[in-house]
Amino acid sequence: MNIKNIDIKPFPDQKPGTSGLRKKVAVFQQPHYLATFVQSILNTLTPAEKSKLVIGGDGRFFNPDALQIICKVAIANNVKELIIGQHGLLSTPAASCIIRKYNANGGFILSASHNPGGPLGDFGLKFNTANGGPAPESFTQNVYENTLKINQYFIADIGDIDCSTIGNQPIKNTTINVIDPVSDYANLMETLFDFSTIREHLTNKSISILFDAMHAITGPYAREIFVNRLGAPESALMNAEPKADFGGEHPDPNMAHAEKLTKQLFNKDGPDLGAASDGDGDRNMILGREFYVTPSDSLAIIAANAHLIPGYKLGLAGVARSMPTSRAIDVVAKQLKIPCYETPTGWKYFGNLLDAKKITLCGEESFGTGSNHIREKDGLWAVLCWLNILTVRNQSVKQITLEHWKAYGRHYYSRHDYENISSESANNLVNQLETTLPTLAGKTFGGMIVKHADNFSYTDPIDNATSSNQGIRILFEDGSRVIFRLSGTGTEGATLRVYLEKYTTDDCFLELSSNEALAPLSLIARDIAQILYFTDRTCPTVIT
Ligand code: G16
Repeated sequence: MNIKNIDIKPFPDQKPGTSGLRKKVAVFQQPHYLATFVQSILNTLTPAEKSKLVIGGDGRFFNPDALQIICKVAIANNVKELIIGQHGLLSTPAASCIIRKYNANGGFILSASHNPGGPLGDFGLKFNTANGGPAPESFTQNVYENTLKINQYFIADIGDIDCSTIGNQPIKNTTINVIDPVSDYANLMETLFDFSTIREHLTNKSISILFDAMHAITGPYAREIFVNRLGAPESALMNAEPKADFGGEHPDPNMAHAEKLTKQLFNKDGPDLGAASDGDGDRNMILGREFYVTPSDSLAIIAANAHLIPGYKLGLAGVARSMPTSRAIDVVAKQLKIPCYETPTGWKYFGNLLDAKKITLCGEESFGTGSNHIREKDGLWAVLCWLNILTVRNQSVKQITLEHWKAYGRHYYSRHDYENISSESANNLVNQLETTLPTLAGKTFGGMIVKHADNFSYTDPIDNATSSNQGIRILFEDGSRVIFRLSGTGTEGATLRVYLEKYTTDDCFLELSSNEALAPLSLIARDIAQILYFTDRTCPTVIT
């Protein structure tokens, strides 16, 4: 077999963002673009780290072509074993599970997560390391530096590799091992949750669930877990056939994009639990009958009830949340007398804390929740947490959440996204905010006094790596917060995210709508950041 050495010029735009390299499909389709990036990743690994790598993706448009390119570059680079999800498919949590289970050195995850798919949509590639989690910033920075100077890549000159038949096949010095994408992950779930009790409740219909796979990767996983192993009817699944373009929809599990699911839940005869996951299966949205649980509340409620779940009955070592995530989890941690860490946005920042056993659970406002069972956030895991809690507490999602607020207080929370603004406007807005920061403490806005304002910076307690400029936060004396940051996962222009949080323990104010409770804070945020002036936008594009 021939190995071709292809001479290339570096691509200047291969800097990984919050979660790998995400671009329009057309960018990835440029000749040599993907192969060059894969070669840069392989150049960054040591020879020992190239022994065993996992490959799988969310099945979006370009997944099959990308799979072949990655395999052929890996074969040319003498990777000893490639473990590939059948048909090149693996949800992100399953990829993390498989890297850990098979002691692989890492893995390529082909996904642009919740971003739209199809020929005009987005594609992405992320590299996870041996712990199963997203590569840390130090690694992705080295990859980026390599992409700026790389001048050739190697590729096996062979026909397409069969990734549809489960089993081993040797190709040159590489063993190709095609595995079932679902069973290892489903088996892991069985070790964490009380499947027999959940099964009883689902089959005797004392609990009903509706899961929206949003035409994305979780369909087959949800069928295996909820229908085959837990006895839910097939009608418990919506949009469970994965499609390369996600049915032309946006696989982002929020009430705007999972509109049909939301409609069914906001109905007095709706199911007890509604849930959705995203393109690659790591995000989750939780709904009860006529009730929405914010991701921040979901994390706090799972933590407060974790002792009811077999996998966590021995207690939690600690918890963590990303900085913009509401502090509902902090209050639970305080009560449980366990540490609560505040990290920058991005799952990669939880990796060291999980590996060092400092934390058991972690989560983010961006619909991500997870635990030490893998090193990625995990959509179906979160749904199973809720199912398990519902079976033990025998209460509705709404009752459980209301009781939680009564016990711990409520963190009203909302995120306002201004999508697709020009990068120039976004940068000007952020620069202006930066300049204003030192002058804000002590000032009053809408009757609220600023206590502290800064640009968040984080020092990892395990390896002391520092990450700065992780979001502008304005903290008020009454405990409210407004945070501004630019998204690191978009592929068009810039997205400004404004996070609003207000805490109350007053029983009379526990059941306002978030809009109502956060309206004054929203005006203050628009005023401080001069959003209209810099973006010309009178309102956000998406509110979650
Ligand atoms: C990715 C990361 C998450 C992070 C999110 C933030 O999510 O994995 O840890 O919270 O990006 O996105 P942004 O920078 O746009 O606010 P995913 O699900 O897209 O991989």
